[in-house]
Amino acid sequence: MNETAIAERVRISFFGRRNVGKSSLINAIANQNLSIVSPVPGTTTDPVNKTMELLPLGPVVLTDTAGLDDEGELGQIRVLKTNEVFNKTDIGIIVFDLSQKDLSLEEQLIDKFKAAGKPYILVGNKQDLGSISENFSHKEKVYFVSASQKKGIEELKEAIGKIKITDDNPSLLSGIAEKGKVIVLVCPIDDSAPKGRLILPQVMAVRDILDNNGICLVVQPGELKKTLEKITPYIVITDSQAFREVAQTVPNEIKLTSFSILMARHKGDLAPLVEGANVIDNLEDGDKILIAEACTHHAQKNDIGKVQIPKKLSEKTGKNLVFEYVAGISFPENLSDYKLIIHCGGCMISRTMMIYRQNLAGEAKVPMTNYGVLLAKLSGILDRAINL
Ligand SMILES: Nc1nc2c(ncn2[C@@H]2O[C@H](COP(=O)(O)OP(=O)(O)OP(=O)(O)O)[C@@H](O)[C@H]2O)c(=O)[nH]1
Ligand code: SF4
Ligand SMILES: [Mg+2]
Repeated sequence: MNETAIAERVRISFFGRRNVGKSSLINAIANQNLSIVSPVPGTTTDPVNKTMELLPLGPVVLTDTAGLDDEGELGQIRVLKTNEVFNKTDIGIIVFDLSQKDLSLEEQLIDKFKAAGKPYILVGNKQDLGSISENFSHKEKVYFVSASQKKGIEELKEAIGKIKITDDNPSLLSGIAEKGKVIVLVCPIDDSAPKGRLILPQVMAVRDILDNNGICLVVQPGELKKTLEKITPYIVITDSQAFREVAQTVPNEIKLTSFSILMARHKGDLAPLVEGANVIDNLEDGDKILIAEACTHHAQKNDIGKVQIPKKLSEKTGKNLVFEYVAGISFPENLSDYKLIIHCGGCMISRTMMIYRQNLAGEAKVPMTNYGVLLAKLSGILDRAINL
């Protein structure tokens, strides 16, 4: 059998209240009468799966669910089952009835998708019966369809097909650590190093090299010269703070990068982050820059996002820039006012969430970079560090 296993298919699940037309929409997309449709609210009780090909995504499984506003004891059990489907979902289709006035449950669902870093599409169904409520804050993002009249279905399929799904996390040294390859890690042990241990990216790198049967040498910057006299490694990976000093010791034939660049690649899509950093060469007076942090940690005295980056960027560009901040799971809906988004390293969020944010910036055509990549650019080491 050549069937793709369900676990390997992209999971697209349909959520919404009862009777909004979830089952009708799945039938219209699959072009088959697979799910039972009826005017009685609560018709779909258990999740129903339908496998199909949806290009360019490839093999997908569409999952129909019970309405999220189901009532009573049985209804609550169904809602729990629907939530289980949510956890397995790669792409959510949030369906509502266009004649519906109250969209608070849909707003909650959108927040849930955002918090989980999962992509979603909003579908206003029953276009023949009503139009979008003016108060709905996400109205620009809605796809309008009529499932029973098969209107707007092709456009919706196209939009779903274009959503980018992230692969499982590539490891920190993916494509770099290999059997027999010598990798030197430069880890300064200074006042900023935690007592008695290494920091997470350093530990991840050691583990990754061992996992791949590579050869790992861990040294302080002062020992690097002697090390390179004895051995020619495939690559040297250094703490960013020591990059300049290390770059003078490592000959150009040997690759050199930093832990922050590798973390940026591990957590997100590196190429657009580099493009984003290069935008600083063209900033103008009055340009608005969004600094986005993924968690609300307590700002330190010389905080990287609030103090260091604005200061360094203003100095480097010589321009009068306007900085705005967001922190936590909220990410502005309207990004188009910004000339650049500078995101934190995102250690507390998943790669899926980071890529999702990169995609939002991409859709709004606003360049986005992150702290590590921008700092590498500001200290003139970016070009060498991304030559992996
Ligand atoms: N007017 C109109 N009716 C529609 C449209 N799409 C679906 N319906 C009707 O809405 C009713 C509910 O449709 P379903 O597809 O069963 O809705 P559901 O969301 O799956 O409902 P539950 O399974 O009960 O949660 C049915 O009577 C459909 O024929 C549409 O575009 N326009
Ligand atoms: S880098 Fe980590 S700790 Fe810092 S703001 Fe981002 S998620 Fe929070
Ligand atoms: Mg149904």
